[in-house]
Amino acid sequence: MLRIRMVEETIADLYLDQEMRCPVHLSIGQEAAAAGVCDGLRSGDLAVSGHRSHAHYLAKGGSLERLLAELYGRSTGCTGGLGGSMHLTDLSAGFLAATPIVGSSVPVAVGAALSAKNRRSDCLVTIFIGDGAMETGVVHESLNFAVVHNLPVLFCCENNLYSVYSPMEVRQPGNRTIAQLAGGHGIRTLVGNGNDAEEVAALADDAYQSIRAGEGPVFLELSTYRWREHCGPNYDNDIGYRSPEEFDLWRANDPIEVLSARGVGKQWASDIEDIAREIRVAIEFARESPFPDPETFQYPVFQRQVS
Ligand SMILES: Cc1ncc(C[n+]2csc(CCOP(=O)(O)OP(=O)(O)O)c2C)c(N)n1
Ligand SMILES: [Mg+2]
Repeated sequence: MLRIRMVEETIADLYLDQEMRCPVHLSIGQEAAAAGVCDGLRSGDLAVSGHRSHAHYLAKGGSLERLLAELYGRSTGCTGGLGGSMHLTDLSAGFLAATPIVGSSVPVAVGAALSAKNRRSDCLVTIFIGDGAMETGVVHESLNFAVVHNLPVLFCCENNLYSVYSPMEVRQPGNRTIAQLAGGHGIRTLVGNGNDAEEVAALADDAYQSIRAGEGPVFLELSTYRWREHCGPNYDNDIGYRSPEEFDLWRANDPIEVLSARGVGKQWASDIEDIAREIRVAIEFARESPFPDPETFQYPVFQRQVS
């Protein structure tokens, strides 16, 4: 969690140099969901995400060097420098894909779960979505399909209260939660505090146990909050779509401080130095890597990565 925070703060600091030319959607403030949910995944399991995916990629074990090289648009990036921040993959770590069209990666995850079931593999798939994805039809088709076919998939919804600048109350009826909406498909639902990594890990473990026991997919709704602007490195509390009071309340509920207050992070001071060194090396690797050969622009990104 600390490593994800430090990586993303570095991205935010360096973004203004204009060397990273892709849009970035930072998860700062939301790291506990990625860390807690990926904690119980095995190396043979898969994770899939959307536009805000750095945290999920890193928590699943994706290469930091290849993430940063991708953001710098270099050929050593995880999609050859052709995809940018919103198209991440690291098959060696079981991070299958991230795609930015909201909801579109959900059928990819469900398809991977169907494939795992048909192959009688014990691979389980976790798909990370935001609250806004629950307003796309394909997510409901995918939930229905996963339940009907009893697929080994965890749907993890990071409910950060907003879809870009639109709060929940202009998008969804007030008398129905996201978990209830998902539950309409007959899926088992769990709800928890997405800023408490220990609580998240316990809920995810509960879900993984029942999924691995063949009891079907699970939907986990986690409440959390994005600190920075929807897309980009800055804060945007001055533009009026959310109140400073709301921000302060969530800022005080920092997932890292939640654990520190419990005494979990006693060794973090020494970790900080190691992580900072690792990030410096990865940034250097990215900056020293070549740009992709212009010829490669015609290749499909995924095909390039796996070939
Ligand atoms: C199908 C589609 N519609 C609209 C967009 C533009 N868009 C990008 S991110 C986003 C908000 C998604 O909100 P949410 O799922 O809650 O994720 P969050 O950004 O809050 O993490 C939107 C509308 C898109 N990428 N894809
Ligand atoms: Mg959201």
